[in-house]
Amino acid sequence: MRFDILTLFPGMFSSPFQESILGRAIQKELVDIRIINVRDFALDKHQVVDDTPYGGGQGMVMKVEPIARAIAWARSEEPSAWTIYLTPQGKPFDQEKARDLSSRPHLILLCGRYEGVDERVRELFINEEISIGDYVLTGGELAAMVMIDAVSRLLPGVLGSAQSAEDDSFTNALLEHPQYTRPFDFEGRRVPEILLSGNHAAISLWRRKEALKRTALRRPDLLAKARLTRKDEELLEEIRHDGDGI
Ligand code: 4FV
Repeated sequence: MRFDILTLFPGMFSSPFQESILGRAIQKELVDIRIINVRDFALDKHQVVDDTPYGGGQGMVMKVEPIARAIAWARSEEPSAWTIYLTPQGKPFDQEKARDLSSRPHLILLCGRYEGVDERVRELFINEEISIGDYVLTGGELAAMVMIDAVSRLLPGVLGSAQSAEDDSFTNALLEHPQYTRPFDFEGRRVPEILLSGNHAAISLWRRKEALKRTALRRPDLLAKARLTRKDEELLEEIRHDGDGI
């Protein structure tokens, strides 16, 4: 899968993609990332990429021409590359969107800066606007990194055991169950016995119940849209009966 990142600060991407899972995915050529400096497509002597907003107001706006040329260059090999603008005004990014994007061969990610981009960029070149959260960043670069990480780990061969992408949070719309590892006893706090029982059916039932409890307590909005089995409803009844505050 190819990711083209359009940015005014290419240096921000030097280290995040060298480490761990993403670093290995790049080495294994499962993921190919091109960092494209929009300033290289500003053809005037001073390579101007931003200007004051028409109608006045504070801050600067990114100019349309350098972005238009940069997108045309990125699309030169793949005209149908899906082009995303990271912006607080976009659709909220979530696991479902990550899974949807992981089926595309080529994504172009436009990272905004300053007050954002000229509106004609959106009208002419952007297929989808996505936000990673209701807060304001200094630039879209970190949002692009978040998206590349969440999408890449869903690609076949990127994560060690295929299993782990299947049962992580949000995949089946519930938060994940508690995890434990050695030591068995830490400052008097012991690992739930059930996890050492070797009874895998009982362990997965405990984990499902804990996932339901955690989701009900922390994200009732997710529980409301989760597809629950009859067994889940029984477990939720038990949880309510146990008075675990839900
Ligand atoms: C953002 C977000 C974000 C807004 C002004 C860049 C900044 C500056 N991008 N999800 N939240 N972008 O805050 O994606 O241009």
